[in-house]
Amino acid sequence: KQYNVAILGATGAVGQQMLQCLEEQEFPIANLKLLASARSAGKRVSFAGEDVVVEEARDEAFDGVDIVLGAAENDIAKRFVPVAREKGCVTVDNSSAYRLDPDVPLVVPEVNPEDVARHNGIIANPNCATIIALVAVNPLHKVGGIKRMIVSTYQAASGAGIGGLRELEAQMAAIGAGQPVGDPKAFAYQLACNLIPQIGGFDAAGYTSEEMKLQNEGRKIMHLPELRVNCTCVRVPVMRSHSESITLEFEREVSVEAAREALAAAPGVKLVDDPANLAYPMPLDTTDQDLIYVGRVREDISAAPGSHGLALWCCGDQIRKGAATNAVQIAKLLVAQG
Ligand code: 11C
Repeated sequence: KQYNVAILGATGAVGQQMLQCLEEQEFPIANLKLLASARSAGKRVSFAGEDVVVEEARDEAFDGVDIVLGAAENDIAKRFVPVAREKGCVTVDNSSAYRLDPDVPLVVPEVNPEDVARHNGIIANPNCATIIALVAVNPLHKVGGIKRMIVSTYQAASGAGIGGLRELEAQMAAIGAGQPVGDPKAFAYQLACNLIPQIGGFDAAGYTSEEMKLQNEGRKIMHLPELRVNCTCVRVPVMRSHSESITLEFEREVSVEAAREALAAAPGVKLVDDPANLAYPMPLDTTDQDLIYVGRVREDISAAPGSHGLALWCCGDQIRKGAATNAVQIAKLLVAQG
């Protein structure tokens, strides 16, 4: 069977990557619609050797569509996802608008694929730093039962979309040419040669919205309502792979050897952990591919006596597994479930 598929927000970084993932994964497409703002309507985009013309997203555009891949911001998602549902489409939505809605499954296929089956027309695609962390952590959770995570993220410019990528490129070029970098637009400060310890807005307790997503989305995806997470999110001058330093506390002991074994066998993971030979995950190495690389697995030497802890480091492409690849994998689960 083939499906009528639409990408909402088709001209952004995630929308363009969805297009490539659909083609790579040979998704069974009968008809493809690329929907975007009126500004982008009429542009031609190549898909599977043919030109597809971008259409303006309007209510009627969802007529006859089976599956929508949402790559638009929250306001656009809230405007069109309910319309798509009314018209009988199932949307896999990458915005954060529906992620914590109890009626909407939030899915990382390597972690909770079974949740796809209880959708009511919307499935949410999680936050990118959350997807990358959970693909790495879930195999260890299965061994030891995770109680607590302490995380620092090193998030790439692509998290802010094409504008973020272009801004970092332009700043690096200006610095290389000895020119002034100009005023930042995509980020609050110059990102080249800098780190910005803020992604999203701050809450009353001093955490950012991005930092709280790892706790709130992680609890829902892993079905662990008591999971304790403390996260610090930092924007780094890297193009498109996020990296994360993660310290885990477990119910039961997990040796470094058992952890490496579980990670080596885990779906979606590549274990890169040979420090003696300088082998560890780095964001350049995970760029433009779909696996989460995990390494630097070691005992948490600060764990309280009687508790069980491990530390690790992981990297993953933010636009692919952090967004587009995960969404296409969810759509494939939908198809597999008929
Ligand atoms: C960033 N993670 O790196 C953000 C972008 O929850 O989907 C994606 C925000 C989200 O800026």
